[in-house]
Amino acid sequence: MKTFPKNFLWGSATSAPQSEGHSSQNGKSATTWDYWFQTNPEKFHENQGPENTSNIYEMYKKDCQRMKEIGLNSFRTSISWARLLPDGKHVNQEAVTFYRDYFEHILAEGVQPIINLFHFDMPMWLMEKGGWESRESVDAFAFYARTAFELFGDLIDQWTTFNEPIVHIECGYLNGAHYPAIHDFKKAVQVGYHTLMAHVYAVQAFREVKPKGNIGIILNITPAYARSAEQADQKAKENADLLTMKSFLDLAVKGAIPEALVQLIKGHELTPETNPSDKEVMKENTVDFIGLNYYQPLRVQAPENPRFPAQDPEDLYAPYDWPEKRINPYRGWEIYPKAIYDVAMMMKNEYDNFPWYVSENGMGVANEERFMDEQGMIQDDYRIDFMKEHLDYLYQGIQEGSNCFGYHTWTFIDCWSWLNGYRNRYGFYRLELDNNFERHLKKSGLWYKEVAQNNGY
Ligand code: BGP
Repeated sequence: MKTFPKNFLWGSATSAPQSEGHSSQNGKSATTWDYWFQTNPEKFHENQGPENTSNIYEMYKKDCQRMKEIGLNSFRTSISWARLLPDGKHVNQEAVTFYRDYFEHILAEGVQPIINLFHFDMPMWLMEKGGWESRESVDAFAFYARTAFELFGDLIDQWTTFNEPIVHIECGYLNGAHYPAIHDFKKAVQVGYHTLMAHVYAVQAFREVKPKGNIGIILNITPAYARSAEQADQKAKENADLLTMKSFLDLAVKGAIPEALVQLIKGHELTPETNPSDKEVMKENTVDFIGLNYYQPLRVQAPENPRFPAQDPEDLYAPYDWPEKRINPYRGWEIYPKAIYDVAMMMKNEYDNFPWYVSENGMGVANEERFMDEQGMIQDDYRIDFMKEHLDYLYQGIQEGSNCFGYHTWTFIDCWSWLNGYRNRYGFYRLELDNNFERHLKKSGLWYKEVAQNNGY
């Protein structure tokens, strides 16, 4: 029996745009996702857009009971910025009523909510002014954050600012998977910097409004492993870690952007515009905890013909195809559970054993109806194995002293996934798209319930 620490969080995560539905209703304004689907629906898997998603907007009361049913003691979702402040300035009362009631129902089931503020859902009114490219976004986000803390701070004690900020930077400004889908390394760095500052100013607002709560940030961790011990490959690993991990992690925990990253960016003429007072505000506004989403590692090698100055991160670290990799064929992501142990040790040794939790881990599988038994239950043993393997390594890290306080899966009920629509399913509950969004428990939900109840397995 592997028993986890007392009060360990067993839960799941989702986000507002992926689960609420009612995307153009109840006073919500458009986000970049609504706009992109309207203008380029063909980009989305089977034309599945953001409008309906899992309809938690109407079904949350029953869904909160479902959380309890599978033993979750905690749950993360986000608030939709465009729903709460449709024009960025004025509060939508209908949104306040919805979120308050939703959060009250989560609490009534004895589940601890962790509420996030931004999960890739940039309001269109702000995108029209440049989105994260513009410094205005920092103030706009800080205002939104303050408003949310004031409106819901009496109910919610655990908050996070951003989910996976590296993703909207990479996908929006380097690889085309998020709107505005442009390729411009310099803009990507500026967007990254404004996101860092938006985070920091939100933390500052939090300390003023809610001195007793906890605030953190959710980062996607893709620990870099180099092809070899050769110096050039090791340099590639160092660059990858600086850009994809330490950028936000150091800022959030240590209150500063690593000097090596500042120099790397400067050397490639990518330095963003900053304000003189920024450094001070960073230093004063570190977080209380970190959430780390772990899905896959990053295998790197020295780039063969890097351009100078770099036009793309691949000029700083090139992808390496590790011959021994194990792949989730549906998502194309490497499965490498041991990285969770390495991350646990990194948090212990390089971040002074800072409190952290696994804020997402999971396995997306296509056409899961293949695995439905006669009673209509999906027999997703592959998902149980995936979680077990990761938990084994997490347990080892905790045994060796890493300060990890929870494990959240992605996700609770199958949800909409950006350009992939409903292709890959991750949930403990299956969502029936053509049957009024009915939810059906999968085998993994039953397994997780036992784990949560026993605080181990
Ligand atoms: C994380 C995101 C989630 C979710 C998950 C699964 O990076 O925080 O929003 O989507 O990945 O990935 P995907 O949906 O792309 O398969």
